Amino acid sequence: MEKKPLDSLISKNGLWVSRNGHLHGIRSCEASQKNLRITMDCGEVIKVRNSRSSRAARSLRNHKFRKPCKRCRVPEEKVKEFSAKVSKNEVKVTVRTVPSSQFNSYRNDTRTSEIPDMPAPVKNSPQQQAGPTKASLTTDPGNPVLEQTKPAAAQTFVPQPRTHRPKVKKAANHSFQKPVKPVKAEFTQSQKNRILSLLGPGEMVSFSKEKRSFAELESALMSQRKKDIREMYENSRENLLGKLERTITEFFVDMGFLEVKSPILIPFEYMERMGVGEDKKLSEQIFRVGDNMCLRPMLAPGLYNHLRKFDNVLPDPVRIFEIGPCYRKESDGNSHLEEFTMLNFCQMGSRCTKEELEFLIGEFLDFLGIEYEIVPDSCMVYGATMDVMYKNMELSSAVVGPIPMDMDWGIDKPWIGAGFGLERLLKAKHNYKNIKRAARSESYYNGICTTL
Ligand code: ATP
Ligand code: 9VF
Ligand code: MG
Repeated sequence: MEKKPLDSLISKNGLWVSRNGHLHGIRSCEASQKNLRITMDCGEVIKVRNSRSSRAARSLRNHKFRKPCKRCRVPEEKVKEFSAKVSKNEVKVTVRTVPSSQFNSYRNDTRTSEIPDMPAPVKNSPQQQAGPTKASLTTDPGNPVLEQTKPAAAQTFVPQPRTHRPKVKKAANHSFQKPVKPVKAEFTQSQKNRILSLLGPGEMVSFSKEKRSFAELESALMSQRKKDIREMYENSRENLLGKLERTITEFFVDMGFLEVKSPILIPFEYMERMGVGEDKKLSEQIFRVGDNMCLRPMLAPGLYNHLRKFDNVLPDPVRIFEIGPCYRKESDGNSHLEEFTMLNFCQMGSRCTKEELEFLIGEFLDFLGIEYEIVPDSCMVYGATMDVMYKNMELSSAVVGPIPMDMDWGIDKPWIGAGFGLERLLKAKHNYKNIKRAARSESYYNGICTTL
């Protein structure tokens, strides 16, 4: 008789025997063409080949196991039934077929066929109770944080009674080949990343000293983060990035600067006029749109145009500012985003001195409560700059004009100006390790992980 493949053994038994001989209850099972993803009642998730002759298939076929997984709480009756090799003719777990592509979004899939047992999650809410606890990589581009596997509600499974813990004698079954020493569960890199993403902005964790299992720690942090977000909903309901933009707007309006909003989608020719043509390395950072347009990587072109138009309209000195999205292709770590928010304020005409610029920067950062120091630097577009630093992070580049390029924009008066990244201001203010916490994002809300 042909041996049955794993999926039919699973659907018949509703159980799984892990490499160390633990008998698990199966919460759900999904099958692609070749593989199975099995979620145990204890929350563990594994991926294995749907083979006929694997160790797992043999164990299930021969009903060999060492002891039931405590955390799965497999009902005693079911364990006995399995040991006695009697099986009612019924489907215990429905194996759901899913496209192969779904299997590839899980990082652990190549690494494990089985993972050492993990404790069940601490139950906090019905949602969590139903959900598996295994962490896996999301496919969310640009957001390499971890999120849970699909909520159990979206999966097919036969619920197991969990009201009591069956007492099963240790010696109930001796047929498993060789006992395996319990493995000390260490955090995998994926699990560490998941835990780090779940920490509150000020929180720390020492993985080497941590006594809790991944599932316990994850569950505790998730509860805390849910509480944080509910509190925000209760109390302020304001988005930190949005709020910072509003606060800064009020500050500069009060200082006598006119708020402007110029287009985000701009002609690439503007960038050529800024000295960042196709022949320049910097232009590789620009997101091109169609043949002639691009997403603005800076606010200066729009501000140049406004300064020129308002020169014969507004009194001297002309003071304007803009806050809005900018886009740059970046490859770099903790302080760079590809989509960020820039503030650029500038003044044209009289009093355009280094001292005035330093004064404005000082007033602004004192107002925000951010410490800084100013260091000289230079850049391709403007030449000499005064860079405003918070520790090792550049908050702003500030420039005292005029510069030769002004002519190409129809400007012929002195100017001063500074460009600040709002997400960097938030990163400094809230001590975020990574600027992603401050970004336009679906993974964090006000610095709090949203994958809960
Ligand atoms: P860096 O050298 O750190 O890449 P930059 O000198 O290229 O920055 P500027 O062109 O001077 O940046 O832009 C003004 C400000 O805009 C920066 O000081 C920073 O606060 C912010 N900024 C620039 N690029 C980014 C980015 N990719 N993500 C977040 N903020 C940015
Ligand atoms: C200062 C940095 C040339 C007078 C119209 C405005 C400035 C530095 C801004 C910014 C940038 N420049 N990230 O320009 O204030 O443009 O690269 Si104006
Ligand atoms: Mg700079």
